[in-house]
Amino acid sequence: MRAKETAPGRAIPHESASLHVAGEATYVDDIPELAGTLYVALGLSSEAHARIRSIDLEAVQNAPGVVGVITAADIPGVNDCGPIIHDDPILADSEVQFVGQPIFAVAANSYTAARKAVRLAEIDYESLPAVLDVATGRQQQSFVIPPMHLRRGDAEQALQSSPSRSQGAFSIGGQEQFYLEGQISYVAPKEDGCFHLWCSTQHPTEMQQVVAHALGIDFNQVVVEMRRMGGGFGGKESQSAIFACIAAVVASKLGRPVKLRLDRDDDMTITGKRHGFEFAYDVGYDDDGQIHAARVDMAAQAGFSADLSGPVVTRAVCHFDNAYYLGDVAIDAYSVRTNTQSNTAFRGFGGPQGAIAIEYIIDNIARQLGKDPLQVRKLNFYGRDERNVTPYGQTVSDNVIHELVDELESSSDYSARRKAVAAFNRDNEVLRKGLALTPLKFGISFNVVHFNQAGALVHVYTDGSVLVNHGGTEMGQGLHTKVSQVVALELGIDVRRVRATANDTSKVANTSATAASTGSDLNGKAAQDAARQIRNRLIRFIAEEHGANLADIEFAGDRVSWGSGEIAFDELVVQAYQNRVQLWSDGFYKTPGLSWDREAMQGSPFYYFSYGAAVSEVVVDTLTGEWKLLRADILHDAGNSINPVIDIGQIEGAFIQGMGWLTSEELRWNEAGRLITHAPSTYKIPTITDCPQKFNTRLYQNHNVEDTILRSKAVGEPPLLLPFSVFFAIRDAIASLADNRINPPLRAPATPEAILDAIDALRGEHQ
Ligand code: MTE
Ligand code: LUZ
Ligand code: MOS
Repeated sequence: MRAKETAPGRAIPHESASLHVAGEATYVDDIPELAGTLYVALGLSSEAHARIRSIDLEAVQNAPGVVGVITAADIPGVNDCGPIIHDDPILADSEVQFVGQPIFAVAANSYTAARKAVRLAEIDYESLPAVLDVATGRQQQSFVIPPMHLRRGDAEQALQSSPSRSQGAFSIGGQEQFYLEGQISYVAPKEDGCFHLWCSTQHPTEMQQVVAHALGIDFNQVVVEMRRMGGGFGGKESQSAIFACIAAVVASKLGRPVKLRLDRDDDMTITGKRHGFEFAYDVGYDDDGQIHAARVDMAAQAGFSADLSGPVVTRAVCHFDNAYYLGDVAIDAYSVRTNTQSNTAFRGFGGPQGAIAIEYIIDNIARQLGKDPLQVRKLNFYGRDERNVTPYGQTVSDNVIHELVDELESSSDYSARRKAVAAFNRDNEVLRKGLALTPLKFGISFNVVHFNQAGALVHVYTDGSVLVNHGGTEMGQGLHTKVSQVVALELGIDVRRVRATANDTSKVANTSATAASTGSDLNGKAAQDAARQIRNRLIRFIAEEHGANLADIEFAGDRVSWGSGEIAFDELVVQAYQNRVQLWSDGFYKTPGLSWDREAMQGSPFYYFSYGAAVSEVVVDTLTGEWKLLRADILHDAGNSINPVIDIGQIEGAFIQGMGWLTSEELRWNEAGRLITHAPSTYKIPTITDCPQKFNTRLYQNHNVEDTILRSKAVGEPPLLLPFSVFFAIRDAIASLADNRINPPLRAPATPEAILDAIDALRGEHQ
């Protein structure tokens, strides 16, 4: 392969693809263990809310193989690992706040010994009242952060004067991240009070900081290294912290290397998930279905602490508009404290929850007017030059939703299939088909402005091979592949000469989480900046050494050429080295033009928007509530894609993952507040057999109007909104039982039970 075949825009495989399939890719648990390594198991709260009267750990201490036990009292620094607000104890002290909260940790010579010993603890609790659901917490005004309010115009007045109103409630469940590799931290004590931490985390810098705080040491005493995760999906943005801290405290106390690897049930019992939301809405519209006003009350289940609920709920508020101009708007948003796991980031970060609510409302309006929902959706799309300002004050200046949806509508044969579905439903009583097209618009940037920065280091060695290190982490999304492609393009060399190395806090400092889909936008630019500085030094060298004209010098195909001559890249770097030209560089990037007023909930929090749409067709068995996705057609905007196969993988993966959230993945807690769906036996994620037989995914031909890396667009999270089409296709199938005139009260996830409930309610009303 020549360099031009491996340059950006090229569909090259993931940089670790062959290692993944051969089982040779190193994850934290695969790192050869150091002599004396201890294994940790955690003692968890059995109560949802209680005071701890006493803890008796004598039997634990004396159990076979046990080397040491720690409680909150053993934490030398601060007993907190909260990412923003400091309300996240590492180990519960006098009070427990949910079933599963870690209270103590046992270190033993083997995992089994540690897990057996944990069960011997005697803890005496004094029960306290627990809040286990959003409605109760909302009523009690129990919030982890103050409520948020967004206002545009006079929603009340506009509602009054609207010809029609749609009022009601909608609820959407949470979701377990279900990364294949569970949470894990491995800590080795080093000389002079220092520590090396291998941690499966999206945020090595934060792990460095929380570990240093827990141990009461300086940041420069902790190095965090992260080569790759077996999935993160937001679940390792902040919530790897508690495990990193516990492992570090044990390592510090016992002076031994310590590994803390969670069992799946413990992982699901301890860690937070996607926030479930409850919406109450009142929307005014006219006879065509155009929306004039919206008043919304959204309440998120935050769990026992704040974690990332602030930015998550902010993103939910800023995605309630999805692709639509809503007129006058009033949104009130609550982060409700409950005595459950502290909910956190999950792909889409509140965006999917906010956006599905407006889709539900539009679906209702269409049926109330007897129109195809697609017609009403299109009518409400943001305009090009008018009706183009979001409720939070950002002008939508890169809108392609009209063209994109038109293209998908025709490529998916929407209108013919709409007729075919209607015909099928006329002939079938039990099996019913449904069809839906849903759009998405997703804002790109961290909604905390200062997180939008990144750094990189590029080393060119004298054999012409290149090493790139940057602030992002690899979790399967292909970030290292894309960053390597960017560096290769900048230096005009084959991407196989570029190696991306483990994220390491001692190489690039003060990094942001790899999150908000910004990994390649931020780190790609930072790496390009570093590579460009080296390239510029080489250009100056060629001009001096070979008398070349600066403007004529080109880097391509592993060679550097100028009008009168050329040289192989690896020969050039040897010459440059011998002439004492610096062949490595740092690079930095910050996203321009962002603003956000947290109080007023106004500003331009996003650098740009990504767009997409999907059409799904389902068949539902109306006697059992079972259903199948027959066909999905996706058209998604990744700008000028850096790597089309990786992007299509992201789109299809997000689609199926989001489909699981909306249909089969259901979190349930019992009356005592214990999560009873804490393993794959009771929590149903989608599998390969749930993929539709016809799965047509295409990239929308586009380039970013903003100066992003190679004019690409972020692709990690936005496609999680595409499977709204599956949910609304199911709802469409159900509605056919009442001639599409009544809105089925379908809750999400649309499990078979939820589908049957909706059918029952519909039939009751349809008498
Ligand atoms: N893809 C894989 N394979 N594994 C993951 O854990 N996480 C998603 C998305 N795609 C994830 C993934 C989430 S939540 C985010 S924010 C982005 O990847 C982060 O990576 P990026 O910014 O480099 O796209
Ligand atoms: N904001 C955001 C954030 O939009 N996405 C994120 O993942 C995030 N993480 C932390 C803080 N703010
Ligand atoms: Mo992704 S939820 O921003 O880690």
